[in-house]
Amino acid sequence: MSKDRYNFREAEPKWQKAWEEAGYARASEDDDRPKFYVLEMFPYPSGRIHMGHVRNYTLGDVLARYKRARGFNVLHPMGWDAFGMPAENAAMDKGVHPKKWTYDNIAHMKGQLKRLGFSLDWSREFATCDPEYYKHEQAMFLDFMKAGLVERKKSMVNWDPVDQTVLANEQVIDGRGWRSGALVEKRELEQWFLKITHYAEDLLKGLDELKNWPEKVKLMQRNWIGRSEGVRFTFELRDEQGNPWPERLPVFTTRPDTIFGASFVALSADHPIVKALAEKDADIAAFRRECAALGTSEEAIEKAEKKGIRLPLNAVHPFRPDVLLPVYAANFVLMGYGEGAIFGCPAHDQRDLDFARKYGLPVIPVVCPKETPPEKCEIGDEALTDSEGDDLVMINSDFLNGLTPRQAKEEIARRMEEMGIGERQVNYRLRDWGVSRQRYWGCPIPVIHCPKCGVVPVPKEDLPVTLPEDVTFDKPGNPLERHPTWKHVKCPQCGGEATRETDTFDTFIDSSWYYARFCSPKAEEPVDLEKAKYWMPVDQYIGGIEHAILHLLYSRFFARAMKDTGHLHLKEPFAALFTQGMVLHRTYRTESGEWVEPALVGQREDGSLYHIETGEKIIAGAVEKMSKSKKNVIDPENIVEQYGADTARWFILSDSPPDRDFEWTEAGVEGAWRFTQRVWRMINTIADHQPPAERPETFSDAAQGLRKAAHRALKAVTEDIEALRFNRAVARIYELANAISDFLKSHAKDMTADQAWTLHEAARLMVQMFSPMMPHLAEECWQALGQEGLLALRAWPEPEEELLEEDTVTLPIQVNGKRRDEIVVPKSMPNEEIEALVLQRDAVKRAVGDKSVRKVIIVPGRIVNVVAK
Ligand code: ANZ
Ligand code: ZN
Repeated sequence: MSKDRYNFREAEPKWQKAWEEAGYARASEDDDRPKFYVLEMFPYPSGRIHMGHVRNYTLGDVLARYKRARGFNVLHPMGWDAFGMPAENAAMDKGVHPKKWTYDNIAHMKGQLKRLGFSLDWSREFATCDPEYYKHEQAMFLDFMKAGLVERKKSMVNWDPVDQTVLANEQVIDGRGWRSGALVEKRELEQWFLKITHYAEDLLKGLDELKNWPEKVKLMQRNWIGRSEGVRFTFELRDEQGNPWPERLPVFTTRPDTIFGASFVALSADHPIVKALAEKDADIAAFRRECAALGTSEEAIEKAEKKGIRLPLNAVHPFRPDVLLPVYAANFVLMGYGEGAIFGCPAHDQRDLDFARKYGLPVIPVVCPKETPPEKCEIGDEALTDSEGDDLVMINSDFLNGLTPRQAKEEIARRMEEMGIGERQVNYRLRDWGVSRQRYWGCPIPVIHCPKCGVVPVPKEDLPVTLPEDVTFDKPGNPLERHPTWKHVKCPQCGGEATRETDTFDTFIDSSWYYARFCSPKAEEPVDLEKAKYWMPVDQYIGGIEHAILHLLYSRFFARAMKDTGHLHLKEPFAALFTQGMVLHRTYRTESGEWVEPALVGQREDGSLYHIETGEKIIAGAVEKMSKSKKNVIDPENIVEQYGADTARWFILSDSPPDRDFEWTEAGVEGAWRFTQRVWRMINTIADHQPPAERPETFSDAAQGLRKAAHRALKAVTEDIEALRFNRAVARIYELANAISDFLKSHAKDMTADQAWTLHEAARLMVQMFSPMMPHLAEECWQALGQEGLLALRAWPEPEEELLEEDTVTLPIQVNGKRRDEIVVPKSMPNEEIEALVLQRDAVKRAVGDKSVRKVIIVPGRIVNVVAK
């Protein structure tokens, strides 16, 4: 290769082949080294790798390569999260079969990942749409069923009447289906559920043990699980004539302390009482329909205006039998939570307040800050929702007056229990996981419906239940449903005519256990426990924050369910989690507002921007997440083609901490590319200076200086990589490169033997330091420096301790025993000089004031004490 120009086109495939031949990334369990399992969230095979993938997998690859060099047996696998809607959309839009579309995409993307030089153990690759994978998923589902972790129940879903399918809440946008644009309806369907709520408490507690997870992710999970402690109690109901209603009405409250501020009772529109009343009352029925149109997402419900309808019922206040509370059906009360019914206390709950203002209901404050006189305690537009403070006191509340809200909660709970109308209860916001999807491209749910026997699990020996391939997508709805033969089977129990379940699994199931399958991807059972015991947990999981809740929670649930059914030995699959930031790019528009891709934007000398094809004026917009709709996408394939994999990797690691957003710029990638070229020239120049075979006995000051710089950089870069601060590691390597080239410039003409030796040492260290980031360039440089064998197989270097020792020391300064200042001095500075410096310092002078200094005691290397009287 030319010494002036680094040819990545030649180098990158060459080293990729060499690593592969050396079995560099292949992981095996029979190994004495400690293990390290690094995993990045596997991609959906959409067709092409995007910059988010490049960032994610580069982070993981740096760690994988570094850990190998540190003597770990590293597992770094890759697979495909391959079921899902886009394949079916492609089938509908382009007429290509989802299977072909998916596997073609996988083939293309695999090539892209290989070209990026990621050290992945491809022998473990699988796609979740491989029957070899999903058959185990089906088997585990049957085991979960036996263990009581599966339930079939009716539930409300978002129904798209045009596409004839259930939509996830995220697929409902402003009340309409995201694809069809049709108004979404709520429907009640029989669905399969995984009982994640069985583990609600354990999933919550487990978070405390996850020391290496970001706090914000744990917080999101805690909120999602949403544990609340409260009281469930029942109201006596009366009809409009004052006659007692046959049953009492249970409600759940976290604020029993506010019971004397209650001014109404509200039921969900789907509450059985409301349903019954709607049969006789057209207005109530109409209100129910209106609520149904709101969709099932909590967000939609939260945003909607609070509305209700008066029911012909009143509720008797539990502690004031003469007070009757009006009963409403209200759109903000959910059927799936608590009892689907509440009492409303407008003064201390915002939704209740909005509702009360709208319907002219009383607002009675019952909690008041202690310093405010009770008669001054007024509620405006904002409810007073705090109940924890000890500076709060109960008012307008009969026997509770004077207590803190916390004490009042206790007192009400106690009395209600005594009266036999209620008990303390813990509720979770977490709902069971509905896993049925009316889709073709997913894992078939392995059950059969028999008119005689009911739901019959598919016998394990009949697994996998595979998808039929001869399906059509020309009509809306589920192709499995209308396939002529697929669903018709004999009942495994009675042998009679029966039908297969035509729903498939939510694809989140596929990604809830893939990490365990990677330990033994070819095993006969879902997971080979011996191998899982060796590899699990994942030591470092890396992925996007968008998966902070569902994917991670489902994975944590699956691990528990697998443990309880003997498929895994631990509950927490991911010991450490890192969430990377997004990749952003500036957006551009024409004056008429059309988005323009960055490649079509030219810049004139005066800085103004123009469209390179049309000459139109271009306006630069905000820096935003790369997205197709705004055309600010940079295709990694083009970058790798133009600059090579190492440049792409190096740039994406630089500039920003990996957990922050990263702005991709043309100037930045150019800069990274120039650096690769500069390093290459520098290494070749160094190679021309033959070093002595033996390490020199002594080093000149200049050489010693460079050695210190190199070893200190090594120490810092090592620490940065350990802490995943890759951008700082990059910055330090730049610094070291500058130090090396300065040294070269000053000494190139008359290089002494110790200097040549030092240069080679520094160059080798630098190359090793950037080898996890730019592995191809590193191998090429390693060779140019006359080193034998693959650098990838070398151990990570250790810095020499003596070279790390600081020449300076920081001394704290005390004046009369109180710390006032500190000073940095050379270690060799004599005490008299230190003393003189200390006494000149402003902070010291101020502390001494008009007293006079009696003594200065210096404990060498530790502290300076000034005694003044
Ligand atoms: C009376 C009350 C007074 C309430 C007050 C709050 C403040 P979390 O923390 O989410 O558990 N609630 C209960 N069931 C509900 C349902 N199905 N749909 C909508 N809201 C429901 O909140 C529990 C509180 O949310 C309960 O406490 C109840 O309102 C309401 F000053 O009861 B509260
Ligand atoms: Zn049967």
